[in-house]
Amino acid sequence: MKSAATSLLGDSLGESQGEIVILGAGAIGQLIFHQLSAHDLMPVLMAREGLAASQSLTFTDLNGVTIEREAHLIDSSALNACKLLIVCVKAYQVEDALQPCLDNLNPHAHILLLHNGLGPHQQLADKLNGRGLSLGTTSQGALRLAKWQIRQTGAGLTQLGHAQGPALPAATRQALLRAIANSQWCEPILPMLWQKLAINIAINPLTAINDCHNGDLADEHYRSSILRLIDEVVTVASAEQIPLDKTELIERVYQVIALTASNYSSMHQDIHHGRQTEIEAITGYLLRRAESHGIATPENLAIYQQLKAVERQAVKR
Ligand code: KPL
Repeated sequence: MKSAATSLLGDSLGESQGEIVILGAGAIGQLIFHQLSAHDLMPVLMAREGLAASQSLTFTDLNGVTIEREAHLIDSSALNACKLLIVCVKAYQVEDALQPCLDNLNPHAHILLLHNGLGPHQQLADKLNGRGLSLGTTSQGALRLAKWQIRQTGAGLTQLGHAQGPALPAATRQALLRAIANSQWCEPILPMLWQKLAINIAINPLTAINDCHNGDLADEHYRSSILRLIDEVVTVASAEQIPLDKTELIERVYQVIALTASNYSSMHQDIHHGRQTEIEAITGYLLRRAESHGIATPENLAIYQQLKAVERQAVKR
């Protein structure tokens, strides 16, 4: 008899574990692993260490219920059975993490990138050898309590959509949307990713530079800077044929500031822990697109330079 996962994913996908591979076992990678496992989709994990083994993972959901699951860890030699590779590493790690996989990856596998910011999809565009690519963004919150232990901290929206090449089969799409709570398929996906980019541009660097919670940005002191940052995003997006409504975007940014008031942004956390930030895929991406259109973005440039200085200090520590 075929498993639930097989029937959800479509008959051509076979029956074995390993058809869905999650590349990156950070907080979001582990969260997606638990969500897909709970829906019998039998994902396996590919961690940076590249070790092939079995590992016990602990997950606490939003209701405080804790569950343990056994995860099968694979290395890149086991990618031949893969039909869907979900890439959950940081934007600046995508190219390096994917490169060694592409030789062994099933030629019909579909790749889904799930990270903050934009840019890696352009670097990968010519390297996929006809494979399909989807992109996504998630505002789900997950906290890593130990290497293999996470707690879900927020039930934010996840948006996924097609980017290039063959589309993800409809049954696979539906299976993903069922498994990932509060998720939606968006066509086209780029405007959604630009909206998320705008939110990250307005919030993340300011919180990291000023060492503050997201909620502190509601202070009038930051308003003129936030408005200028968003204004520049809207201008560049428009040159990219992505129409963004400035008033709605400002409202959305302040909503996110209020909803996540007591959180530290991911960029603040990266600086705090002395890690490289995602600035190149956030403000850096905007600056590169602006430059290609000959558009000046002085506020974003100033914030980018300040953040880079803070990052240099933090990574050195
Ligand atoms: O996505 C975020 C991040 O921290 O990266 C926001 C929305 C700003 C929430 O903190």
